[in-house]
Amino acid sequence: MSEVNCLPSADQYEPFERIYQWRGNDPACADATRLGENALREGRVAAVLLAGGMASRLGCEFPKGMYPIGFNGESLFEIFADKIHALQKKYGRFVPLYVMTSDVTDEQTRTFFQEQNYFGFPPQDVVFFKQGNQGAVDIATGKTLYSAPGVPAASPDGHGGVLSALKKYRLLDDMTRRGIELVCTFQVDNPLIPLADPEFIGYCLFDQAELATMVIRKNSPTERVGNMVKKDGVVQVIEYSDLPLSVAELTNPDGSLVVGYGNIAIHAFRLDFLVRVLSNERFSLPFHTVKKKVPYCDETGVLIHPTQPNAYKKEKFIFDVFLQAKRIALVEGARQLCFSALKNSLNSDSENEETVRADMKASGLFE
Ligand code: UD2
Repeated sequence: MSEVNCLPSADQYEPFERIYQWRGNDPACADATRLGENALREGRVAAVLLAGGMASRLGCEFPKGMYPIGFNGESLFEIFADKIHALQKKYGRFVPLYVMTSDVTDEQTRTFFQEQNYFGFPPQDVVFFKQGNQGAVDIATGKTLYSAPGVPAASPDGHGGVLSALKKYRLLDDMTRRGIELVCTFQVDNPLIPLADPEFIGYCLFDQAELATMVIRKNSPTERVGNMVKKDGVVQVIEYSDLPLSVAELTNPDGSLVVGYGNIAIHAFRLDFLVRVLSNERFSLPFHTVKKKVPYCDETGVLIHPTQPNAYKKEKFIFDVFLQAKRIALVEGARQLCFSALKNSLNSDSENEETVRADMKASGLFE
């Protein structure tokens, strides 16, 4: 192959067939909203909160969902609970909430919900389940890290671990028993999340897609969001860490980014799609190697909490399941109404408590 052929080219990325405009007067808006509202009214919608992460960049001593980000000290968990209460008030049915935790977050998360009286949810409508673990190796030496003498350091297996955990705890059966049709997954770090929003979930039904996913226009070539692309005829996400800068910076003749749409981890899956994928015994998501801060025990037996990423570990990413979908509805959200993530401590100048509060204020969604 000549060198020229190896260069990244805009032609490798195909245009999407259609992108619905959420809150943008899309011609399909009324139909989608009606379908979504019916699904909510008939109790056909569930939500899955991905809350097993270690919050290592934020560096708090408790699960990120407990972070008091609200203007009156409300935690992220409470903000999500309020959104579900608002849906219940409007549509008369509770959206059951499945909370995925991990060994790192499970105990404190459950205790917190208990102390908050499950935010007023009917007990049967909040279900906790724990994701799996993966080991880690030292970046410098390649050796296995231990959390105590003889005990390998285990940390959560990535939010893609949600699929095997749903299967392990037979939660798709539980959803089927409840008559669920759509499963909305969302991350614990985004208080602006349009949780089980009728227009958004309605596009999945309107489009007869197996899943809908919300995207936003990236604010820079290297914004740390997954990149939504269509390549070789397949709609997929390329994680920011896997996209070469030379590709990220490609532009169209009008100056817009070729790889210009970001994944913000707001998805609605058809339950029958998840059942189909997970009933295949041979199916599993691929692992990605990531660099993380993993606490480890040194030669003297003392537990060290690293301040910089010290370990390679393997994680599964939920969006890799998109490759199994026959049809995906892409929905473009307005960033100021749907996305602001709490990732970092105040030592960083982006995606921290202050930027998130400013975005919450600007959204007009919070008092
Ligand atoms: C994630 C996405 C990125 C973009 C961005 C938007 C991946 C790999 N990257 O980047 O494409 O959408 O978010 O905010 O998806 N979590 C678990 N268990 C785990 C690991 C994470 O539940 O083992 C949860 C975690 O609690 C959080 C979410 O997944 O709610 C995001 O995890 P992250 O902070 O590792 O992902 P990030 O910010 O690199």
